[in-house]
Amino acid sequence: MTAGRFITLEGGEGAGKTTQSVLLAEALMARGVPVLRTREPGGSPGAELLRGILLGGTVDWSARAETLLHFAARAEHVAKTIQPALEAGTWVICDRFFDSTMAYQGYGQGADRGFIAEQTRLLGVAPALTLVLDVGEAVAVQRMRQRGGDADRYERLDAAFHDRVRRGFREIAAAAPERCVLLDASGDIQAVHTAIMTAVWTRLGPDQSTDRPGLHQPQT
Ligand code: Z5A
Repeated sequence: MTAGRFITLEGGEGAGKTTQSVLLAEALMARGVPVLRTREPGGSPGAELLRGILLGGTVDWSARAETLLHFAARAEHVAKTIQPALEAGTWVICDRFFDSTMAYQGYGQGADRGFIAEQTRLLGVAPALTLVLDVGEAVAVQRMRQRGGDADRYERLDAAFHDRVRRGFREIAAAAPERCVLLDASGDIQAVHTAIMTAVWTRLGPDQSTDRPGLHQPQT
């Protein structure tokens, strides 16, 4: 059996990650590719428990403790959800992964970036492709208003924090061009989807996936 491919979507709040992960999954499934959509923090029962603590709690964690809570949730998610799916030949599309810890805890909250890089290395799993969706603050704020709902612990942080996070994602993408594609996500939903499909086909398409009929040309 061929191992599945691991794709992550990253970016600040309101960048459109959830919207685009649904469209990407639908496009791949329409071509006969088995797909699992998942998210972080969360994605397995234990990790979802930690998500409640991280997003909803009132504890003012030290940056290192918060980093380790995200990696604890991630280790559980990888062991219980991601790794088994990849081994079964399923493509995994994950809304946020380790780049979010570097951007939010490292760049945003000032946690030691070397420590985060070491935790990332120890995790032992990396995406084949990371789509970094980039939007400016004004667009993000407007989309979050449109989405509605209560703000979580991170969404309540100030504009300077979100600016550091955005810079973090851009630097992460620039430092890992073999894995990351930085995409302007300020266009309409279909335009961003088209850019994503082009990136997926360019990086994971025909030459790399010749065993998968239907993965031969982008149709959107
Ligand atoms: N976090 C962390 O600190 N460290 C970590 O290691 C990890 C996470 C893994 C998880 O929040 C929080 O955890 C996150 C970082 C932190 N907090 N923040 N901020 P979450 O999972 O609940 O939420 P999110 O990841 O930030 O997602 P989001 O805020 O919902 O944004 P999104 O998924 O990128 O956007 P969306 O839901 O697809 O779209 C938002 C709205 O915009 C919606 O109404 C759409 O219809 C609309 N939309 C989307 N795309 C477009 C376009 N192209 N045009 C117009 N409108 C659009």
